[in-house]
Amino acid sequence: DPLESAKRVAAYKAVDENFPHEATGEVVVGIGSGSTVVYAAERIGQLPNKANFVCIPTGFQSQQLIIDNGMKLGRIEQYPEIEIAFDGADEVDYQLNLIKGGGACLFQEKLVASSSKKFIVVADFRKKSPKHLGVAWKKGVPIEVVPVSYARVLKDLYKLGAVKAIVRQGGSAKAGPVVTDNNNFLIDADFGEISNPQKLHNDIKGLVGVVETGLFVNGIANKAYFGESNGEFTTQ
Ligand code: DER
Repeated sequence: DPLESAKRVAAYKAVDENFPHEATGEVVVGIGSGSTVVYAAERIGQLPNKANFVCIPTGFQSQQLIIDNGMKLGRIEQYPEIEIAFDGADEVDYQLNLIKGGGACLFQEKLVASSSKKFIVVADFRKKSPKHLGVAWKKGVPIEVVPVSYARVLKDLYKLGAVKAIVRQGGSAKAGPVVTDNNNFLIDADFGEISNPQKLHNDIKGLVGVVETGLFVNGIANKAYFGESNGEFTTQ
């Protein structure tokens, strides 16, 4: 499957080229969420000094991924300084701004990413935007909100220029809204092409009820690895 092999190539290369392989002491590693970071966790789990790693999860799926790869699980409350973190993304623009949150884990993903000295994105070819955000990912900006505030935030997002904003529903998986690992709701807000993601993030973050946005801006990502459909990889 070209998509899965693209994800694996990107993730393996990202670990091979950025993990501190020579480290002798404890290494605190952030593990993201989604289907691509699975391969990064797999690769890290193959390293000989894996007993020295303390892995910080970004949600229940990420936690299970760490356990499945036989690595030590840490809590960010105890390890607030992270050496390196790997995570997927829904879209990456030409300035390494990201849209994240398709997997509903954006809050802990941003908490871990922003606590990491190095944050490496691993993605397949579908995620690379030719220029701005909102081109390769059409499902809107995921926003985590305090449940009681959802109606207020929806109105404010339309005032900010959203063309469409909806509370993410569980669909066949769950009647009613998706509830995040932090017991919040998610709103997906479509702003079309986003030429100034930093400003949009600041505007949304300033709304009462907003916990965090899926706009990862301001240089939070240091590098991105893309698996291409031809089995090669590119970096940004
Ligand atoms: O929600 C996220 O940001 C995740 O990292 C996820 O959306 C990445 O998706 P993937 O399954 O394509 O890696």
